[in-house]
Amino acid sequence: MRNLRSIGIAAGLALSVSVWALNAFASEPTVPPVPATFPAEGKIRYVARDSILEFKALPAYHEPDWVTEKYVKTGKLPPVKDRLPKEPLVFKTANMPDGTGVYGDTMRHVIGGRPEGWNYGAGQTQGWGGIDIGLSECLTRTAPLFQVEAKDTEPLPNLAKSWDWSTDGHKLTMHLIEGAKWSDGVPFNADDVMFYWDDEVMDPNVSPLNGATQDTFGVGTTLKKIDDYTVEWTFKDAFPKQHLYAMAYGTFCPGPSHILKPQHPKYSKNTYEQFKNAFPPEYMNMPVMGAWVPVEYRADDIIVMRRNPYYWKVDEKGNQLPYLNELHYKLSTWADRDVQAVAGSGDFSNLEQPENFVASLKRAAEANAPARLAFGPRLIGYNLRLNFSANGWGNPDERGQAIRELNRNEDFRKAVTMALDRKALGSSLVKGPFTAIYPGGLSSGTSFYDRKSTVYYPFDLEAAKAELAKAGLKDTDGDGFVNFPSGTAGGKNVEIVMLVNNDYTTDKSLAEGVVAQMEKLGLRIVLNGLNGTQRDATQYSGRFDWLIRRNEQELTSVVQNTVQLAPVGPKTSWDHRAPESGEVDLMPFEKDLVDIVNKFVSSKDNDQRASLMRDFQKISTEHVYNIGLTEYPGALIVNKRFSNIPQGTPIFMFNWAEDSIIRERVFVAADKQAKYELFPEELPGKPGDKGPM
Ligand code: BQZ
Ligand code: CA
Repeated sequence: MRNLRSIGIAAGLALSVSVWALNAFASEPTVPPVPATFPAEGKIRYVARDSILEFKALPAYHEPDWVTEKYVKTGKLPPVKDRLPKEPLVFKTANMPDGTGVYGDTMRHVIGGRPEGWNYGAGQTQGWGGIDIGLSECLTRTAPLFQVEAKDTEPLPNLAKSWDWSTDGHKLTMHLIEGAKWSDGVPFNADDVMFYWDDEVMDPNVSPLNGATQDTFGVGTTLKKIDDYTVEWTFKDAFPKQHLYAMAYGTFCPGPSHILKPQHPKYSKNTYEQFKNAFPPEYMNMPVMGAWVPVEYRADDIIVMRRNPYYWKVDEKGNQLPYLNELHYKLSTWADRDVQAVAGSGDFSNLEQPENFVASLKRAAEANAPARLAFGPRLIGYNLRLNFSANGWGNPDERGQAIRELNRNEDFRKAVTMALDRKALGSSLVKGPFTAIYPGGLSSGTSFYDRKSTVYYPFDLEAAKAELAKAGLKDTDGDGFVNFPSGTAGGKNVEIVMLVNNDYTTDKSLAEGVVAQMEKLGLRIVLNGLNGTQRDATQYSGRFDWLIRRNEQELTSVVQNTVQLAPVGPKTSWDHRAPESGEVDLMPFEKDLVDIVNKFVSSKDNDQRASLMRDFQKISTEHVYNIGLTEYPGALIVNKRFSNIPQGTPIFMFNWAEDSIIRERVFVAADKQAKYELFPEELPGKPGDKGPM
């Protein structure tokens, strides 16, 4: 046993020297430490973009026998070939991990959200967790691109089956699929696209879910109908190919205009509130373009969806998709989704809460485990975001306004970021190689990430306190919390309200960690915990000082929702928007970020785009634009009975795995099918009718 005392002294000396050295240069920026390597399991099989799907007519089409027997032969439905478009979307067998499938069975999702109603285009959530992803088909599709090399990719065709650029690159002619129908048999066409654009995106009184505005598709962009199956985009920039990503899930998924238009205030006596709430969760059989239709809703219990008999996609044998007859969405909690998926009472989960990693790994490792669990890259991250609006977004009171002025003070932001012990935050979620120090900015899992362009202000409480003093804050009444200068908010203690999503254990754990660490710095943080829906409403209206929010696509893929990287438009940023009548009061470095994002969007040169994102990363992290907390890998958990789950599917990249696994191609081999269907051999009913047909 070596003489502990001598080790102690030596270590002590070494420590004091290094502490002195650190203090001397503490606020010197550095780069984040190389994170522990975390081998993503399940190697992705990269494929060419055009090997996934195509549009073409096939010699014959098929459907489940019971549909023919019970619905076609009884005249309730036309023959399947008349329910399909001239050239349906055909998924290529070569890209199907287990080949073409068979009909039957159910996928049982568990979700933590709750449906507000079916009016996605007017901003109602259906509870997340893959419901809206399954209902809403969008002009293009990007989630499956995780299997395509980043350099030669562009969004996949979907409702838009092809598009052509004008020679000057300012116009994009988009050809819609012809002859596809809504799940109630009504034709899909350009009128649906134009209703979404004119009366939802462009109507300032309507905010579609996932927040599409005109600027989402480029400042000043316009869209017009050419004919029933052709629309034409006009862009300010030349060849802004980036916008094709914004035409995918989340931001361009048109609803059934034949059902929505009559309720819209422009065409009825309804108020905007009445329009938004015209389709409550109890309204069944809402027409969709998606593979399954909601036929049953039991509050706080379950939503059941049945196959869409007009779904416009087939496999190469002409089998109309989906293979699965039914989807369940059990209305529970996000944490329970993990538990049920590994236990086998649920079929799917994005393991994204580190608190559940160990238990989930243990269960999934057992010989008889019902589900496969595979970790992907470090793409789940959290940021502390500060409200940067000092000109009225969210109508702050005097205290709130003073906090926003502080948020805009770089010394203050440096104090906050340097007071964060990110190692401690990460290990408070889960021990082991999962979490990594994440200073903010682009996720380390995205192909645009460059560690050397990432500025990291290391944890150093003393240096942080010095920065706080530089920001003009002192504890004038000696109670351990700094006060506003006298004359501001009554010289009282600085008190910051931090908005948190109560639906996730992880959000709450991180919030508690931040409160405790800010207390050591001398900042008093008060938590405002709301459920996801209320959190979104509070955030988007600007009624917050600080906000903890899990990262979305703009930081994990960069090419999806790119305008959310900076306040490109009045309502594109997560934490800096314009007040009702004004502009966004950009800080100088934000102007640089906006310029970089605009250049990135209109650049066709991949090297230039990579270089622009290195500039973005450098400027945004150097100026502490958002304050990273931690990042870690997520794991996909899927019940073993399912086939056609692409190996290595990340739980989140261009979109969530509910989209990336291409559920409409997923099947259960005949000998593995379970009897989970609640409405066997039934099809959706008429819009608004109770339950299936
Ligand atoms: C995945 C996802 C599918 C939203 C939502 C939820 C909302 C946010 C975010 C995730 C849930 C699951 O995330 O956590 O694993 O299934 O639904 O949409 O957090 O509150 O507003 O952005 O996607
Ligand atoms: Ca005080």
